[in-house]
Amino acid sequence: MSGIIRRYRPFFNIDDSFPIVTLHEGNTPLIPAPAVAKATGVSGLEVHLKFEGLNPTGSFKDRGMTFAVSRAKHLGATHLICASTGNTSASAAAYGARASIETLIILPQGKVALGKLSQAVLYGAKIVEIEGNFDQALDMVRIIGQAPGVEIVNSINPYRIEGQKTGAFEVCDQLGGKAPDFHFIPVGNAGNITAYWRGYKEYQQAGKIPTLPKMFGYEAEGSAAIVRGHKIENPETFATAIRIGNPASWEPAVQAASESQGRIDSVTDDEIAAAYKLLAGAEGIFCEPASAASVAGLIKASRQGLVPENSVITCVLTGNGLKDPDSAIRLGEASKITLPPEAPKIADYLGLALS
Ligand code: AN7
Repeated sequence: MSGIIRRYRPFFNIDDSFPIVTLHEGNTPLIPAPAVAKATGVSGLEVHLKFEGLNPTGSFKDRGMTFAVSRAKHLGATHLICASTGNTSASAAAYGARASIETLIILPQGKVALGKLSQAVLYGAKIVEIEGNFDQALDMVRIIGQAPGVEIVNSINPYRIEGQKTGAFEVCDQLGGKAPDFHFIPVGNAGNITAYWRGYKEYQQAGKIPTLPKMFGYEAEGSAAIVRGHKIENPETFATAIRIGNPASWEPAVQAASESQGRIDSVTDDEIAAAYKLLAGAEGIFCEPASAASVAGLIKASRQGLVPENSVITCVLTGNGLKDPDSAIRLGEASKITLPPEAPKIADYLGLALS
């Protein structure tokens, strides 16, 4: 089945007149991660990575965007609008192009990774950069989005969360009809943790899985509003996707953590960077920095003794590493030199013996 709406149709309250705008999102792989399991220091862990970076625009946002943009089309919207740290805007612009609806984007100037910006530009969105952060951009969208014909496609649009809940369905299907024991996920605006928790609960109610996971969400330490219990005026982190100081889905995220006996905690930029490099260098998986917060969270929780031996773990990798080439080049360790096109010199540098 192509795309998450058709694939999980019985879990959506729509009828046959609902137009489906899809780029065949979803159906992303759940990849075993033995090196991550080893790095936790806890024996017998089964770690799986839900690699959402393999969605059509390279992030999990496509699951919610297919539904929100389909809904906008159903309503006859003339414009989509969103604030974004980058991925939402790339996804909105793509689905907007697909639906022939003009897409308007408000971004925090200088804080959107290059790959994301390049997507929005080529998909043909109208882009405004503000001298401010994501939270201020979202404040603008809440006001400007009231204009006639305009649909807000940030996760304050309930159709976004509805679509994103399918990530949980897929994890359970891929685990053979069960939920993991623990679900680790980055937290920015807190929509995705809300969506996964809803998805797990609906799957249990439908009799598809016997148990629910503990939801462990991770903010970046410099942007950890939920952990600190107050808004952060000037959020900071190199994981720009989650550089958010006033999460829109704050309460439902706290509820997901408490209902599931999980937690919302934070990880430092150093912990995020270490996980980012571990995933690339030891698993061969290139995710963007914010995504690595889930794995950084797993490692932190393991060291805190919160993860029992032999647990089944899912970490969501929310976005593709190609989104943010600058971070990769800045943090990457491979040495690079320039040499003349002479085989002996190159072999010598590479440490290879030529007979
Ligand atoms: C890669 O694109 O908020 O907690 O405007 O891009 O559901 O917000 C992105 C968020 C995690 C956090 N990982 O998810 C945006 C935006 C990546 C992200 C998050 C984002 P939420």
